Amino acid sequence: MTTESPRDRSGHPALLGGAPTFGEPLFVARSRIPSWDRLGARFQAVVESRRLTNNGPLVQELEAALRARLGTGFCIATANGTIGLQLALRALALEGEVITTPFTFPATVHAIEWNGLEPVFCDIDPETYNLSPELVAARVTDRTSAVLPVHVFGNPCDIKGFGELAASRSLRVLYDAAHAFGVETAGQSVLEAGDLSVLSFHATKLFHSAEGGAVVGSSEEYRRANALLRNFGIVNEEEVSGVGLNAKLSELHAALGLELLPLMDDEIARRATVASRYTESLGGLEGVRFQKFAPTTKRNYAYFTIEIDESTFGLSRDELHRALRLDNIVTRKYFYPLASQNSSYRGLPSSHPESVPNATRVAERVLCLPIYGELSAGDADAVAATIVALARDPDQVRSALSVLEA
Ligand code: T4K
Repeated sequence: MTTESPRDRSGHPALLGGAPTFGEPLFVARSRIPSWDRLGARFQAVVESRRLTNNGPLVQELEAALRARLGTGFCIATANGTIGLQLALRALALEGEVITTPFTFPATVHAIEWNGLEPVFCDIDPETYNLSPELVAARVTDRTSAVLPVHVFGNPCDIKGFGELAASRSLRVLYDAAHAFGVETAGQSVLEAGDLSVLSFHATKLFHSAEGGAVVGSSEEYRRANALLRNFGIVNEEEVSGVGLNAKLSELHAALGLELLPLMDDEIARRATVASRYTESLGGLEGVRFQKFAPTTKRNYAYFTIEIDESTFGLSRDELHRALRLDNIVTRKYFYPLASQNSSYRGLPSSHPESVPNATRVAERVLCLPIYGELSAGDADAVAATIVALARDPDQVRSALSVLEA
């Protein structure tokens, strides 16, 4: 989207009397939409067929297309990523404690709790924002049955290290791959790692089906378990086995996914351009750091984050967030508050900020900037220019904010 600004896009912030950089709000994400000609025809065919759900032909077609695209042994499409995590944890037949990250969307932890398992939070690496096998190893007890790492913002976890830890301590590994569509590390899809991975196809995601998700993996045992769990545990007309859910994707959602899938290379390439404009413009700015990706990572640019060090940037992350809003740049503070600070989990010993110091610090500093395929390079430059302009006179920005918010 190219949103023409009323005036100067070079960065005279609205807070300091300039015209807003953007005439309308520029959000952190914007769903990619396929051409209506094609999508409308798909929808019409679905509706006319009267086959709207229950593992219909389009869901099966989407699963096959995703298997081919992502290189996974199986793909069980689900109604959303959260329910995918619930199914996957159940399929792994776990007990006791599951170690996970506090620097994630609440869904990761809720899925553990919904399964009657105990979440144990582990601190993250301060540069990658991911769990590391070393930090997790120190939290493993006799009661630990699994690790649930998240490839945060599409940054691959140390899958080799987690594989070794799992083998040495007899643990299962389930990856929350909600952000990791198409991500590879050293030539290998991150979705091949661990026992299972779960993707989210929410509208805010790189690849989406409005709502949706998938459990992926390679073991036939887990494929069968997840397929049963997704559909009430129904084996056939005569037999229902286990405590299943209704976690099915509808045909209309699958139609949307099928039309979007061929656009993903283009979407990722466009986002890469946005990311490189941000990196170029903000890389030299004092007090701004980027999430660290290994050079061997094939990124998907699902998110673009900056980390603000108030002591050198001059403004806190929250002040920058509020000032940008006046320029119609709507950034997000993912993942603040930490998932461990939810009232249901706050009382756990592992939730204490002293137990997860890196996550606590990162959550107070990280800001997600707008990134999506329709964002033009010029728009990305204007976002960056506004940040640069705000950093020029932090004292003036802070006092203008306090006057405005008084
Ligand atoms: N694990 C992780 C690590 C996750 O990040 C998530 C979800 C999950 C698991 C669970 O997966 P799902 O069950 O959701 O499939 C959003 C999403 O709802 C959520 O899916 C996502 N993570 C999370 C990081 O972000 P909100 O509440 O911040 O979204 P919202 O509505 O504020 O949207 C953000 C921006 O996106 C809007 O300002 C505009 C744009 N947008 C939004 C919607 C809803 C669109 O362009 N189209 C849309 O339809 O949670």
